[in-house]
Amino acid sequence: MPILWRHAQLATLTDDAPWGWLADGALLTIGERLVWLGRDADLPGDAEVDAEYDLEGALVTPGLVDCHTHLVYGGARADEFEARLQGVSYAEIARRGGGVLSTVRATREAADETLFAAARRRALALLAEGVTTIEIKSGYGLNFADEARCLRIIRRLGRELPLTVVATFLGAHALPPEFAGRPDDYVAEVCAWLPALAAEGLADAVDAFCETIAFSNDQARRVFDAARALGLPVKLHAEQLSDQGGAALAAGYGALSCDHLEYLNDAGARAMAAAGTIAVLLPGAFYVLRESRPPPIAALRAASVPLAVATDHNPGSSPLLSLLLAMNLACTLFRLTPEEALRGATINAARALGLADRGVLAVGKRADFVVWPLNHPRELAYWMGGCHPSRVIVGGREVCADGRVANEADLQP
Ligand code: DI6
Ligand code: FE
Repeated sequence: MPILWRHAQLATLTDDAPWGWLADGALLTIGERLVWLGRDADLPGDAEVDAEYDLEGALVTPGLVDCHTHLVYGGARADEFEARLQGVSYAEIARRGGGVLSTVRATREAADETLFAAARRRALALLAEGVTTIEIKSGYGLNFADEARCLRIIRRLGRELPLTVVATFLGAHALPPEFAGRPDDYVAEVCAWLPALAAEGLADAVDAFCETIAFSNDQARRVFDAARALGLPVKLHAEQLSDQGGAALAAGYGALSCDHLEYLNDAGARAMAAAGTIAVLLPGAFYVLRESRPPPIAALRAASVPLAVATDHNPGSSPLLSLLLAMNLACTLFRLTPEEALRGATINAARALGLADRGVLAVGKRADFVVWPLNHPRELAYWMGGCHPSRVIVGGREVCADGRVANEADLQP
């Protein structure tokens, strides 16, 4: 059923023209797809449509894509927030058995319904700001049963919420207490779980945390080899707190993305460029941990590595549930331009997930788009809070902030 959306200011992001700007544009959708897009004045006169909406000059952007989150977890870590304010470092908290491991304990103890309900609430908070695709990582189970359980909850979110959910297996996130002092044995376990997780269709990609407080370069390599054997794409938490050479390693595996990158070196940036690997910037974690060394944005630009921006939502280093605020932080802290920030939260984020069908407004792409009560897309990175879409369209269907598909009460989750 064709639906026509008229009189919009379109930030299509399709080409190098600033914002892919199209004044007084129109969009035609059939089902999940955009089938026509252009100047309102050029609309084919004979188009028969089932519904027509006049957007009265409102701004329309592609649906936002949050390409790095850890939304499924139990508990919270506000106590560690207080400890860090007293001067205890993130790495020190991790060494004392807090950090990721305290969330692992809370996650293992939580019932499925508790984990699902909390993650659903978080996903809806993102959706209410125009996020139509989310990536969610496991990594707070750290044994086979709990990793599989979290991945199944991620899949259930994808089935029951009106947005696309991409699942990433992050078994190599931290060393669980059962394997203390035996990281190589744990990595062997993680690799051994992968075939069963893949057979159940639970992972779209495989990630690892390469860092002194997590896993070494060689250990990440073994995880990547196991992923490659199953045809699963890889990505890496790389160079967040120190230079481990992780980005170059991941690029050698054709990684979809390397994420964080504060300590990325030039060789790493060049390797990412050669492999087409996306740089996912996570200014929420940088801000919360009060880091002082920003990622080498100039080197990434010089090497033409596409920049993405994500929330990294997690209960430790980035309790951030606003992709718009992540865009603002990326501008203020990392000196991205507002346009880079928006491309980073749409087209380049989609590329970081290997999704070629979204992130821009163009014929043939998914009809995921957001109508904003704003005059210019630069405002998306400018306001700090309080910036809400007037309408969110996912796969051609309008969704409400509570996750219902408008006018389709029977699809309520
Ligand atoms: N890097 C991060 O930013 C998150 N995981 C990771 O490897 C933080 C996870 C946490 O502190 O719970
Ligand atoms: Fe992360």
